[in-house]
Amino acid sequence: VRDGYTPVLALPEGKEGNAYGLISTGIGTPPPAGRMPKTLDGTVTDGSRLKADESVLFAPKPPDRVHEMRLTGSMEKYDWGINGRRFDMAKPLDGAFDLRLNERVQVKIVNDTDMWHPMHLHGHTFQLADNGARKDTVIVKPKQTVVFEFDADNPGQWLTHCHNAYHAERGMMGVFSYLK
Ligand SMILES: [Cu+2]
Repeated sequence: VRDGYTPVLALPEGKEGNAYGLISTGIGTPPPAGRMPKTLDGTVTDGSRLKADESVLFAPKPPDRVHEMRLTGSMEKYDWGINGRRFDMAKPLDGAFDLRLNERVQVKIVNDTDMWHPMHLHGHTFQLADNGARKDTVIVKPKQTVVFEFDADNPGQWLTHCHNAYHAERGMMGVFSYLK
């Protein structure tokens, strides 16, 4: 008889500790309490440790345009924003990041806050610096700087926002705006 116990683990971001539980189908013997799977002693792989496959690498080219995107705000005020500005639904293009079709765009995200922000860009996939992973969301840790590039090949008005929806809702949102 196979033991019907499946371990479930939750790790908080940027904090110590964990929560560990077992889901049981009602058969078998549970493992002793507190015994953690050995694989958890290793390093958790996040996207910053990955390299893009050659088949999806951008051809090397100097950027046509460079944008700096500072992540701003604090837990106390809950005033999350980009470049000190909270997104305003009534004026969505205020503070927009302009670009033009066919440009190579470099974005430098600087996290000025004390929280993690998984930053997401709509309409494109970007490549992290140094031939890093092709992605559309990247975690930016407190006080960290992340640089990525993408090809402007999809005209429109594209949102970029923190993928913690409660941060985006409070203002950590912006627009990449193709100029005509
Ligand atoms: Cu966030």
